[in-house]
Amino acid sequence: MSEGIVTQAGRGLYTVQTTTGRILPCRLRGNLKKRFTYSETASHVRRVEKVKKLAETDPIAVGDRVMILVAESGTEGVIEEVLPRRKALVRRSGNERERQTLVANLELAVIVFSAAEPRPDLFKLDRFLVLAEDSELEVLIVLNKADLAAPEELTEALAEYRAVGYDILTTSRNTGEGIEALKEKLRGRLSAFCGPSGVGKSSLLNAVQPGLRLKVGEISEITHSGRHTTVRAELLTLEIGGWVADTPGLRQVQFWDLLPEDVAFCFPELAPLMGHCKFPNCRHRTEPACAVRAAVDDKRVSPRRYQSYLQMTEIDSTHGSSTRKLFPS
Ligand SMILES: Nc1nc2c(ncn2[C@@H]2O[C@H](COP(=O)(O)OP(=O)(O)OP(=O)(O)O)[C@@H](O)[C@H]2O)c(=O)[nH]1
Ligand SMILES: [Mg+2]
Ligand SMILES: [Zn+2]
Repeated sequence: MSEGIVTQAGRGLYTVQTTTGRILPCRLRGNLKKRFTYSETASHVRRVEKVKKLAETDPIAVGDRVMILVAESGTEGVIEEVLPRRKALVRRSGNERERQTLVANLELAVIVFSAAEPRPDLFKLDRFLVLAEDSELEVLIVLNKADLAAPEELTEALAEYRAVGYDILTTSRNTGEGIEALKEKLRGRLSAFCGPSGVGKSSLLNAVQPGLRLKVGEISEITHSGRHTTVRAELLTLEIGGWVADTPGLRQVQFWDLLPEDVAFCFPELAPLMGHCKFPNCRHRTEPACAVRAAVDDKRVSPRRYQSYLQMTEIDSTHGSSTRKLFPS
């Protein structure tokens, strides 16, 4: 048996790159689908309990580590075993009863924004950050198109993110600024690029590794068939070691089962305040003796980030849940 990593996953057909560098089309051992269990990261206990009851759309995702049996011909293989998963980026499938793992064993979420064209939307950035925090991923914020003039208020906003503890890298595909530093961050790890369309994700990956020749300046293909959004993820192998997930659908990933009361835990500056409000069920809005509002008043928490928190926890009356609003399509 050989160990490998799944770099492409389609319906029943997978591409596996073995630790020795061979790339093989693989199928899943026939009876394997039925007896899948995954080890979950267990920080949000409630979430894990719910997840266990739901079906998995596809038992294997890109990023999964697998054991394969190579056929005698040497040109294909069979996946015999899936090794325990570490962190994964999960989304609800179009059919809400199912979940879909976009990328398994993800180590770093690279959230790309641009100084201009398109203008940085900090509320959107906050949503990506909450998503990454909820999945307990390490985050790197990349501010691309540093060659263009940024809105004035961006400098202050970046300082706020740094104060919260986020790592921010300024890059430009045009001047080459920050590309080497970005390479170092990606080296030897499994990362995923996410962020709004047009900010330069593909351009940056091409700068990191010119051989990739990713299409630039084109709207990524997302197929809408009925209520189901098809998302095809693929892992790109980096020459410097490591993999990058190129997943068009990451742009509109929805939070998997994130409850409004869990959102504050996904703001690193609000999490330590939890449990310090007068009311245990405080929603940090108009309640008296709220530790969050006190921190905003004292400027310990940025008012803009607080606004973001409020937006994300607004109850969406049409759906009875806040989660759908987090990434409105
Ligand atoms: N000025 C400037 N333009 C850039 C930079 N990086 C990318 N661009 C341009 O921005 C546009 C969009 O770049 P893409 O790499 O296609 O953006 P993307 O994030 O991959 O977009 P989607 O695939 O739609 O999500 C292209 O016209 C690029 O030439 C940069 O650093 N500076
Ligand atoms: Mg792109
Ligand atoms: Zn409160």
